[in-house]
Amino acid sequence: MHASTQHETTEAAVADKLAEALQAKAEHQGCGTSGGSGKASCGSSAGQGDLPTEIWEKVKNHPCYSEEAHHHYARMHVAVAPACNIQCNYCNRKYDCANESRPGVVSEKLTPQQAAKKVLAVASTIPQMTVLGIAGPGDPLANPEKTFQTFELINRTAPDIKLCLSTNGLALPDHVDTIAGFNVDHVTITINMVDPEVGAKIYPWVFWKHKRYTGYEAAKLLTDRQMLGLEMLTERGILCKVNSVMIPGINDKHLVEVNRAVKSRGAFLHNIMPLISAPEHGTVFGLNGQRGPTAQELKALQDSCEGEMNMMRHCRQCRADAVGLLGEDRSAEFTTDKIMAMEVNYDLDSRKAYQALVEEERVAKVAAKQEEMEALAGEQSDIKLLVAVATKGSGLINEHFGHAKEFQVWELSTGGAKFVGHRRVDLYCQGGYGEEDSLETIIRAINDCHAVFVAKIGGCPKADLVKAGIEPVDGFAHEFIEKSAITWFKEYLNKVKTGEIVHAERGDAEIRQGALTNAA
Ligand code: CLF
Ligand code: SF4
Repeated sequence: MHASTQHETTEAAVADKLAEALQAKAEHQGCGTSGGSGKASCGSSAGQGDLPTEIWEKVKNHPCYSEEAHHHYARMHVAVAPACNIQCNYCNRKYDCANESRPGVVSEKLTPQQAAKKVLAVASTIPQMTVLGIAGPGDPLANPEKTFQTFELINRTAPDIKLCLSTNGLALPDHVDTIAGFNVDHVTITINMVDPEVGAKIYPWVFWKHKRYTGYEAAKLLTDRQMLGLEMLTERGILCKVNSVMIPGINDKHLVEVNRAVKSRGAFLHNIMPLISAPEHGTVFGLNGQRGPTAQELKALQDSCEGEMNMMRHCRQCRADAVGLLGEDRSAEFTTDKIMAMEVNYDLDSRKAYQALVEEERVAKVAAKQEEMEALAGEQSDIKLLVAVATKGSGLINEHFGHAKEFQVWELSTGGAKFVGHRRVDLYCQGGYGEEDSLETIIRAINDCHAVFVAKIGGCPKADLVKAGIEPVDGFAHEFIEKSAITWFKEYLNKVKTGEIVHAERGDAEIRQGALTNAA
């Protein structure tokens, strides 16, 4: 049990205000005015750290470029780019691009006009949606007319939305000036190798200037174009993120070299993602039994690449028509039929007013964490451990164990709480009943964690978790994650000190392949 604090009151007040704002928004559909003064801005410094202000301005509400922002802000993708100019062994053309989307779900393809209407519809309904990305289902730059026409329409109709692009990089050098001309501030390049020998095992062919290249030659062409494109973008001040797919036995060790190569060319962020390959996806890797990494293999590689360059650890390998916070999928609310029938009311002032409330919440969260960190200041211990958290967003422990489709994973040490990833799981609670099979997969997915923080949990799963050595923690319901985790960690260290418990390392965990298809 945790005594009520001033921060809990602040948290509750901010959460109430956000709920009220959303309610008011829902009631005001069709009304072009809002209570906002129009002066509200997202200019708080919560989370800026030592980032220069001009960079912070670009990342502060981009859910992929700022880990902190992803708890609060949403992105959407529009699937306007069906064609691709290369073949990756982890991709099956029948499915969404595996670079930026989870395989197994075919997107509805949109025209640029339909895409623009969809962006306005989502922006009107989800005021914290701040970024529009084009990420497939093929390669956006293999479909340049559709991609740039969509950006042009959005620039005109929804100027507060950041534009984002994800590409395999083959055609990138030809389009850098156009990208800069449309004020696209964020570009992701998927770079899996800088050595064509490695590349030849990942890419069977690339298609460039009306010619198909294979083997070493194909991979050499691709890596040269990727490096050139990256240099050209960073020279122009465009923030670049590099996505790499970790393929054990093929490029896992080599990705350290990739990290060095992209860092030296000015990439801002490196996102190393696990290979998703199941036979049912019908990919070359899926069919030939190529495995993906375990959770600890992935974390070890990410940790070893974490130097001066930021590592992204909160990627959800989204589908090409994803909508919502990372980790939630609201795309079913915005099918073409539904958006075409929607009356759109894009109101910039009310979006800004809502986002100002989100900023208040971020400030309250940072203040709560700092206060807790002060209490941890005197602690001396080498113990480092992981905990899992069930959350619906906003940086709060606000999801029931049985309703969680994923768990966030945080690493706790005397240095504080650090977000290190997430684990997709099967829903435990199906139709009101707990599923024993699901519980087993959940335990396997968070097996490297010492505790799981939830808003609520039933007696049965609680007992099974305890049996598996994972402590279910429900005493911090609706409180901030970091603050709560640090409080719990302090208590844990205390119990170790007094001999009440003995600290032991946990085992490895499984990255669930099937959960990346359309689960529940
Ligand atoms: Fe989309 Fe990609 Fe832009 Fe984000 S996703 S185009 S940078 S707005 Fe983000 Fe999704 Fe990971 Fe991509 S979580 S797959 S990194
Ligand atoms: Fe598939 Fe994307 Fe690779 Fe093209 S770039 S083959 S769409 S994963």
